[in-house]
Parts: sequence; C-alpha cells; structure tokens
Amino acid sequence: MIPLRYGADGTGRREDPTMRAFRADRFGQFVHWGLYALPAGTWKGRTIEFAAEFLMQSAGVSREEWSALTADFTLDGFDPAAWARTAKRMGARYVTVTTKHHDGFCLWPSAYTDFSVAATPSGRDVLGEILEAYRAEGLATHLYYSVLDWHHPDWRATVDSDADREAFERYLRFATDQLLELAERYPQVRGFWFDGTWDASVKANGRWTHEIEQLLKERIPGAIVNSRLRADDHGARHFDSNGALMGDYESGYERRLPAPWDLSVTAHDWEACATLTQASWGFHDSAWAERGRKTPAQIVEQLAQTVSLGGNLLLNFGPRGDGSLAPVEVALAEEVGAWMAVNGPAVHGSGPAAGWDYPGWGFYTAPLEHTAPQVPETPDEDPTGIVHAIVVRIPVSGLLTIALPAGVALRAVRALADGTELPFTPLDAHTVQLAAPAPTGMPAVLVLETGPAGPADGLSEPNPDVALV
Ligand code: H79
Repeated sequence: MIPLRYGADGTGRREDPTMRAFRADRFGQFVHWGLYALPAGTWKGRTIEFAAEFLMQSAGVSREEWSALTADFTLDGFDPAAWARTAKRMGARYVTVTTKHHDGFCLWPSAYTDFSVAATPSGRDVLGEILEAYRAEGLATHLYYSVLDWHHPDWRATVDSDADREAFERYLRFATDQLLELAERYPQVRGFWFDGTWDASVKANGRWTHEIEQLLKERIPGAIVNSRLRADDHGARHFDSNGALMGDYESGYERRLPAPWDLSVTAHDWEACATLTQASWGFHDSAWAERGRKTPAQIVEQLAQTVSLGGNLLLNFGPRGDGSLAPVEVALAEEVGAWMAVNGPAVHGSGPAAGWDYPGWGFYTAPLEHTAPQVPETPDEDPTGIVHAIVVRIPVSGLLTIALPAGVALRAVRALADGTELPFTPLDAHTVQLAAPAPTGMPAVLVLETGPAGPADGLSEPNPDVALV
C-alpha cells in the first residue's frame, strides 16, 4: 500500500440512501447548454465538424468575439419545463446540467465573474430556472462544472514558472468560490459532475481535488461526486495509486462503453455518458450532425448494456441557442420513452444478473434488491427470482439460447410487455432454447422466472429434439 493523503476516502460502494437512489435511477439526461448553442458548430460561414462546444477553440475565436455572443443569448425559446417533461417521459430519473463549460460562460449569475447570464439581455438565473423545472417533474439534479476554463486569465494547463503557480492558485481559489457558491445557491442538487481535469496543472493538485470534494459534501450532505474530479498525491486519476476508486462513481466512459463481457466494472459504481449525435454535446446545426445520429434502438441497446454491467447511462441533449429543444431530439426521447414505459423495470432498479454470461443476442439485468440469489453460493440459497433478457439482436436462426448458471432452473419465460408466456425447450441441464420474439425494430424484454434446479430440471442427456416449429 502506497501511503496517500489525497487518495480514495474509503473502499467499497457507498450504501447510503442518496447513493442507492442514484444507482437505482440508472438513466439520466445530460444537458449541454451555453453560448456555443448559438453558432451551433459554424463560425463565420465555416462549419467545423465534431463538438460544437469546442468551436471557440477549434475555430480559433478570441475571448472578445466569443463573449459578444452574450448579446444573442436572449432565451426566446427557453422552455425548461419542456426539457424536464421530455426527460421524464423518456424515463430519465435525473439530470446533469452544464453550469460552466470549457468556454467559461456561467449559466448562473456568479459573483466571481462577469461572464455569465447576468451579462445577457434577460439577466435571469437560467440555471435556477432549469433546476426548478426538473424538480417540479420529480427528477434529481446534478451540476456539471468544467475546471478547464478558456476564459479565465489565471487558468493554466501546465505550471512552468512561479508566475504560473501563482496564477493557477488564484484560479483554484476562483473555482472553489464558484463551487461553494453553487452549493449555497442550489442546495437541492444531488451531485456534482466534474470535467476538464486532465491537464498537468490539475493532476499536480490532488490536494485541491480532494478538498473541494470534502467541502461540497460538507455543504450538501450525501452529495455524489464523479471520479473525474480526482487526482491523488501522485497525479493518478479516477483510481488512486493503490487502485481504489476516488469519488463516488467511475466516470471515464465517455462516448464508449465497457465490453459486454467485461465484468470487472461491476466491482464499483460507474456512469457512462453518451451523445445523441456522433460526437457533439452542444447543439450542432449541420448535415454532419444528422449523419450518424443514434437511433432509438441503439440508445436502448447502450442503456441495456450499461445496466447489465452495473452502470448508469447519462444521455446528452443539446438545446438550441434560443433555449428550445431540437425536434429531432424530442422525437428520439419520445421513442425511447415509449420503450421505457413498457420495459422500464429492466432498467430502473436493475443491475447485473450475477452468474449469467453475456449471451451475444442481448443483455441480462436483474432487480438490484435481489441480485444475490441468481447464483446460489451455497446449496441452500434459493435462486428463485427474475432475470430480464433484453434481446437486441435476433439470431438468424430465430432461436435464443439461454445458458443457465449452475443450480438455477428456468420456471417460465414471459414477455415483459404483455405477460405472454413463451414456451422453451431444454437442450441440456444448463441450457434452454426458445423462439425469439417477433422483431419490432426495438429490443424485446423477456422475464425469466428462475428457481432452484432439482432432479426434474433439465435433461441428463442432450435433447435431440430442439426444433420448435
Ligand atoms: O462536455 C463534453 C465534452 O465537451 C467534454 N466532456 C464531455 C462530457 C470533453 N472535453 N474534452 N473532451 C471531451 C475530449 C476532447 C476531444 C478533443 Fe478535439 C479531440 C479535443 C481535441 C481533439 C474535437 C476535436 C474537439 C476539438 C477538436
């Protein structure tokens, strides 16, 4: 064990009610909104592919020019109640909102900078209105904060001189002030999502990352903080130099997921974040953004894969410059929501189905409060329970093969949507086969009712008669 002052504060999962609620939520909405939504990926007639929220940097826009966008941040179509309704109908249980992205613009009227909504025509507390709208819909709220800041004169990516050191110390004081200001103004939030922490300057300040996490948790008891904030004494990020997770959940999976069979991630809580477009988080108004936009089925597949591995999915929306949601994003949310309205139990309150191997045609999830019995560890443990089978790829054979963990028998298979019982055929003592549900374009969810395997279950010899039709 390497002795650390700023490493992980504990080992193992948090099991307090706030953390359990976050874990059971499984599906959250990410919202990226700021000045970058106005140019939406195009600067002076030049469209720049990739992330719209990077436009200031990728188009080489000066601070002055970028700051002038505040005059156009007029909230003409700003309707946070519609955002919150859309999130709720989609099946999201929480929202994470950008308070300040890399460009430094603040969605709340901060006392520590002029570069905020206070400098826009309305002068309104936009962040406060957003948080209130989501609260009214019953969603929990989390605040995104970029430590990286292209606007603040004291930000440094590297610290190469005493002058840099002094500047960066001033910057960290500024960030601390802003974060404590956020905690004081919006004490109802459930957590903080840090970004922009990968530069050498932050990595060399493990002490600050540790202290700010503690300070926020003092101000907001139970607050949930992502691992991306943290560096330890030696600059190790996410996991400290002893391999222990820092922060409350791992947050490194950005626009990617762990492999479906990578059970190592089930050892801790984690959350992946994903875009609806191929890469942009902020609203990108271009033919490029339309290409590669995810389909509802792809989103549901990502959600299923995530939950099957014990993670949460934070699905991003990028409202337009006027504050309205793009119709294409609302339509996607509606389609995902229609699926969630029927199949939500396979996601909300669910997690990995212990002992059930990745089947190739989809993912298994199981209710969180009932994860133990899926694999009996002792002969008298009762594996009675349910497992959800989320079918994302119907095999060309039209047949699904289900490998049962040792000691588990399959009692019945039902469609989650309407409760229809589906017949299945044992292939041997540990394997059954059944006809795949008819394709609908969206994943089907089957409820597998399990019980203890007894002498009557399965066959001692492989069943030669596997044809179902
Ligand atoms: O807020 C979202 C992103 O803006 C932020 N994290 C998520 C949640 C993020 N910051 N940096 N990155 C993600 C990764 C960096 C991507 C880049 Fe690039 C690739 C930076 C340089 C190359 C794309 C291409 C952006 C600029 C050029």
